[in-house]
Amino acid sequence: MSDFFKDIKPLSYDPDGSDLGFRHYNPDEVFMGKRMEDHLRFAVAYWHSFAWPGGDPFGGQTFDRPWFGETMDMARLKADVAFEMFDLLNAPFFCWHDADIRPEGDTFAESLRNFEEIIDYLGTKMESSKTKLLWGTANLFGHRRFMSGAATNPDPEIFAWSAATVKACMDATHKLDGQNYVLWGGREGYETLLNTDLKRERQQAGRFLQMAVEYKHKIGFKGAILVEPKPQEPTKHQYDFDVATVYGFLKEFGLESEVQMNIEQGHAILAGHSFEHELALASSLGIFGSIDMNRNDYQSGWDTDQFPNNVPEVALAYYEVLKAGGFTTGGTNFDAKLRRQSLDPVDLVAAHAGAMDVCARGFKAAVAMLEDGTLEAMRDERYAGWESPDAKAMLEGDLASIAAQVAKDGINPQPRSGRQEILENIVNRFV
Ligand SMILES: [Mn+2]
Repeated sequence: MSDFFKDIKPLSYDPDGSDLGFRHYNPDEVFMGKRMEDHLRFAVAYWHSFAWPGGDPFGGQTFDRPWFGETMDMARLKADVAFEMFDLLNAPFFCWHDADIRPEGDTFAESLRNFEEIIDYLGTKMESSKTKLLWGTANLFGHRRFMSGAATNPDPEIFAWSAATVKACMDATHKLDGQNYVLWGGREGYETLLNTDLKRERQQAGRFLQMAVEYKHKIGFKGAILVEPKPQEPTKHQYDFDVATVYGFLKEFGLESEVQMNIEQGHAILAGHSFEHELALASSLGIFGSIDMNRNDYQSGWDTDQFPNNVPEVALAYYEVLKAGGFTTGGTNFDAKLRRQSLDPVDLVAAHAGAMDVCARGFKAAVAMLEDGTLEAMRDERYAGWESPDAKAMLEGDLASIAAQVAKDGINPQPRSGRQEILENIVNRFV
């Protein structure tokens, strides 16, 4: 045991408590026939909570963590502290990039040895903890070798390095019985067309993703392959802009039934969408997978990765998740980091506890909205005309046959209210 969280007791559901604890998140409470923990499937993100030093564009490290340092001893200490926090939070899942958990070596082979040793260490920790792996992923954006991208890099040796890294991370995810494998196109994009061959880079990215899917089947990994859209930052034009863009890409490379979406709240906002838009679209396309729960600052215009604290927003998101049938392999990953002045161990625990409570409140509101049924009844009523045999037959016809029918019937359609304010008022009763 480390003494990093020495004064902090394990958290539990304690709606009237005055100390750290969950006011709303009650893992065992059953909703729609399933425990809340099994609905929400919370995951702690290793990178923000244990690897991020607290820097911003104007200054470096603010966090003083005893495990900061590129050695294997430090990597093991980091894992010890991480699992101590998972246990305090009773967290069902965690997530990592390779670079979060192991020190970088001087060569690919040395980095791989470090990685495999830490994966075995994590495996041992998981044997005595309830916390499972929601997903693993490769950091193909942090090191300077990836400054021009990974799969889309103009240098084939970087493509090769990236492919070998993804293979190692998929092997490790499989070994730890991960539920998913995520590909986020960290620097897959471009800064200027003057040095960029768009068509070539798209082909490289498509083939890379096909190879990842082929490898999944080769090793018998049963989890889902997830792609995480983001429109901008770090490159000016990120290729995986949003759900619609990625769907077009998947169709082009024949991957739409192999790959699902990991949708992040902050990335949706950067793309000019709402979170629930991205969730609803992925669901309607049959590619909804998992979520990265966080929030962006609405004024700053970049990806601030703050812990969620807006219940009405979260409620509308879980409403779409529930309408999509809920999570299967996916879950709620807190891709969120402390503000850089939040230095203390208690800040880290409280940030997660509060986020879990915000999600629980939003989730309960979403369940209540669904069970009430008014919203869905009003939506159905709006489209009720399409249930008539004539309307259905129209979609089997053609323009000429429709025009002939219109001439015969002499129709005169009348506009009907969309009821937006009434619908918004109904939502307000639940949040
Ligand atoms: Mn983000």
